Amino acid sequence: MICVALTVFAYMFQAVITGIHERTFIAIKPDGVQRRLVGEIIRRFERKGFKLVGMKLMQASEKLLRDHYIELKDRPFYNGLVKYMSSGPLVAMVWQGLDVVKVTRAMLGETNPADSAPGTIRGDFCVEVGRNVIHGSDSVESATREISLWFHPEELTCWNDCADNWIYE
Ligand code: IDP
Ligand code: MG
Repeated sequence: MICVALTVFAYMFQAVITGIHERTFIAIKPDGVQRRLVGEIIRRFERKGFKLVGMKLMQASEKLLRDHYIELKDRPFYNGLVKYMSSGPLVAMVWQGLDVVKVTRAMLGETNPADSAPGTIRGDFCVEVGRNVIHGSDSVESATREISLWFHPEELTCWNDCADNWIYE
């Protein structure tokens, strides 16, 4: 019930929610899907203890991707980035948990796979910045914006996690 109220509140007021209800937007990019990394990537977030509250396989429109990456619109790679991201299906997800934005960014690794430590997703599964298999929101504020861009409120599911008491004290 609290979770449903928070979801509606976050959508209506673009409110930033932290603590164990913090959420982030994660996308397995088209190269991650083509390279059969979907299961491996989801497994990492699940085993960490985060909660999956939204997920869909979709081919995103160029318009959605231009909005999503609006901050990069003046960068020379912007058009190529939009083309790559719209070139095939991706898996859009919302994950929830304590410090989920910061922790999932650490699990992703650096933007450039060459700078990403082994053990991170980008450090383990890719070599070039333009094919870096996964997106993750970089702040709680951008997570709020991205979740409302990619998901309708009713596409997010609030569910009772029976492992909560073993993940949080
Ligand atoms: P992030 O994904 O780690 O947050 P951003 O700087 O937000 O990194 O860039 C968004 C995406 O744009 C990157 O994940 C990558 O796919 C692409 N990108 C960033 N820099 C370059 C570049 O120099 N060449 C090609 N693509 C790039
Ligand atoms: Mg970014």
